[in-house]
Amino acid sequence: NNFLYVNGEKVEFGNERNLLEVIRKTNIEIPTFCYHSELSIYGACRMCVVDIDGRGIVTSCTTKPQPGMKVKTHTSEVRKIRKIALELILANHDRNCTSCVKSDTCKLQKLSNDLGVNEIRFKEREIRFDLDKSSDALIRDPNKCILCGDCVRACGEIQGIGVIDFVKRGEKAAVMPAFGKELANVDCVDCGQCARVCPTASITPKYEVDKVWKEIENPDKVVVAQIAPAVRVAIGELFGFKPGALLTGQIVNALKMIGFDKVFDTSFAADLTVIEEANEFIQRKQEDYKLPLFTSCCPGWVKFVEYYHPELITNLSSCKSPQQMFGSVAKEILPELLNIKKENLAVVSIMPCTAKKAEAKRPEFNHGGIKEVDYVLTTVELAAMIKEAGIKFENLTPEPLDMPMGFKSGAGVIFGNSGGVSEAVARYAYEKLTGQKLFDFEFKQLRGSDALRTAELELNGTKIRMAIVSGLKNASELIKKLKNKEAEYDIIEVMACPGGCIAGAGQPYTTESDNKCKRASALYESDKTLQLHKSQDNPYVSELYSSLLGEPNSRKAHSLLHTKYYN
Ligand code: HC1
Ligand code: SF4
Repeated sequence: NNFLYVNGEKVEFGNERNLLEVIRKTNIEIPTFCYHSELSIYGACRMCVVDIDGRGIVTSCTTKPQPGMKVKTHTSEVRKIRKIALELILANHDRNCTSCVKSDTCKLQKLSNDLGVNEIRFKEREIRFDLDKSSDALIRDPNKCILCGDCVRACGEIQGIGVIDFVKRGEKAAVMPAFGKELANVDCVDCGQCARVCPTASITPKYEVDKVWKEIENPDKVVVAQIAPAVRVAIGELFGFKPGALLTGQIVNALKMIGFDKVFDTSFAADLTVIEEANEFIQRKQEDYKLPLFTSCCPGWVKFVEYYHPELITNLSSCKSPQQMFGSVAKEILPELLNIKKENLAVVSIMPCTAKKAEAKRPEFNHGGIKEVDYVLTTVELAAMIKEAGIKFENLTPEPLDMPMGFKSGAGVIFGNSGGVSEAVARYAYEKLTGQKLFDFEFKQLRGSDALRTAELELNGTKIRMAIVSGLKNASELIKKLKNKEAEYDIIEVMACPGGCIAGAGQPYTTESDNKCKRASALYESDKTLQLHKSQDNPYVSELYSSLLGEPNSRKAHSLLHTKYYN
């Protein structure tokens, strides 16, 4: 075994990718901006410097651990270098911290505090950049950029897209979309992975909080919410709960206190999606038509297909995403149920995702000025609203969701994890194709964190080859394999964010990769504790079919629940 010494303490190391990770195994924290466990090593921020006996000061993220190394992590020289590096970053940073949306989770603020930078020695730069508000999903504020490059690498390395990059040098250096264009004018898919890794507020979700307050305060409006699966297991991180705490009932309570009239569950619509999509799939499979079928719940993925693989548009399921199915059904049935005019109903989604904001604004989902979903708030925006309303979220007791659209099976909840849609569809297809009851409902082979997971089901003589992929770069690699005939599948689930919606860009900022696993496990646990596990068993969904939709994939179902994507 290999050993080295950190501040005199003997530390064993194995295949850690750098000295930084070895040091972090001890109880020593090394500050970083540009080091991110999911991204390549960049070595630009200089915050992780350490002193190695015989070699001097080096950046620990770019240094390989070697046996016998003697490392000092906090000598006075090391602390001084870190402090100066930080002060220089601050000199180039817009310091409107008090009114910044990232105020309580900003890494720059935290490290300034941790490193004892309590005085600004350098003058703020003169150069100001305009805010880029062009995107429906995100806002870019280059004045808050610290040039760590995390966003550039996330867009390039995780998504394989690369529409943002460094431009210019010296004090004019910045990160910009290609050719200095605005974000809405390049082929950005709104996934927000850039925002998810940004340590400051240089790229953030586009807030719609004020618009939602206005609707709530309008006495003529009835405002209903739908809560996406992944929100319930992540919001607690902003209120002192452990990652993975399941807080659906507390969210309902908070939304009611804020003034929402009804609170429903996107998972209800996910159950509906399962039935529509599984039937669409079974039909295509039987007719051997346009296979593989790609899922279409993830709007980042849909836009990616439109921009980068238009030849696959007809392979996308025609099903709207659960968010849009919910909005469409809500606008169809709630006005009568609540005895109001359609135009007085506002549907607000609470989503873990930035791309859902742009999805809700797509023209396909606007019918003569009536949108299916009026506003989309991220998990972080909901937390901001809860705080603004003065609610002590941590003390709330759980409240039940409203019926009928608050009832779901566990199949609709696991949608929030990569692999969840496939598992939910498998639970349906099994019963539909075999005519037998499925008791052992967990398809564990579809779970896990591998970039690509595959499974083959043999259902009454029909062989179904399934693939699950998350992260758009991984999706591109799979598409390449399909084209080269190196792989063949019948149904492929794609989520733009690695791990699925639980790791969406609207979720609380975290540098702990473990949080993702805890959120994912919590959704599987929630499935276990729910009464029902299969979408086809959801009695309120069955009732919707008998009272409104008729059969799955019927003409009415098509007019409300399906769409056509185009380039
Ligand atoms: Fe998702 Fe979906 S699972 S896309 O990740 O299919 O955002 O959570 O709401 O629409 O249900 C997101 C989550 C979400 C949809 C569902
Ligand atoms: Fe790239 Fe996604 Fe950010 Fe757009 S939203 S710049 S595609 S990472």
